[in-house]
Amino acid sequence: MTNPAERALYLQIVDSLMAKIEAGELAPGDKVSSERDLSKQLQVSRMTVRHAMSALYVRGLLHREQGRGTFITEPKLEELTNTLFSFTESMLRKGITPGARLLRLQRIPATRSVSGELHVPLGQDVYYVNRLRLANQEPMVIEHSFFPATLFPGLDKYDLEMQSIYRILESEYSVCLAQASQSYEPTMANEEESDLLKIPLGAPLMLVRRTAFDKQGRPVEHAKDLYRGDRSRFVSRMIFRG
Ligand code: 16G
Repeated sequence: MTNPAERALYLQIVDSLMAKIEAGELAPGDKVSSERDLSKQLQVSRMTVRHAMSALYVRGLLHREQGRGTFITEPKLEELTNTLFSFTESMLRKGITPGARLLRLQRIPATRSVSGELHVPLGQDVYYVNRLRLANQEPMVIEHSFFPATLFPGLDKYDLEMQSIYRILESEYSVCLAQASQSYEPTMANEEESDLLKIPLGAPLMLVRRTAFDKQGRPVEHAKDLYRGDRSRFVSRMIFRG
């Protein structure tokens, strides 16, 4: 957008819609007027309204439902980053029904990075579990998890759509997770990711890399998970050490 006057208008529309959402004048699930009506109401071009709306889609404040219109989105899902939860546990604590769609389940030789993270020799087998995770049926996260095959023989026999992997590790292999190290890196959805998560190509994602350790300090999982940027917020608590 090159025209400064149009840019100023577009920002005003974004700010005024955000203010209405924050003040509760527009609540989750409310329908937003169409582009045509908004452009009439605000007396600006439809192009300006469209730019403002797309900024709000990207920020996750609005979403489109095909054939129904544009709606105010539910609040983002907050993920606590200083407590080690499984996806199942994290959703249940929020009163949300967790779900999973298994995309790939393979026994493959460890790559250099996975072998380094899991302390397994390069080329030794690991299970690769790739799932789409759902929150109340809505696609939220794509998980790419790797588990050492020697620690979890037969992991591929379990129903990883219906059962929590962390519960399987505990009940079937007596492996209790104790801690994890995690990193966060913003990225953008490629074609496959945008199809799975039902978000536009190039939409923001948070890549969360996790290595989880059991009580004996053995690395038992390495995961690369992609969280929808428009639906997730990561929250941590800190202690002042000034
Ligand atoms: C979370 C973990 C993932 C783990 C999964 C197990 C993060 C960043 N990732 O998604 O590594 O495999 O939970 O979930 O938290 P489940 O026990 O529900 O199958």
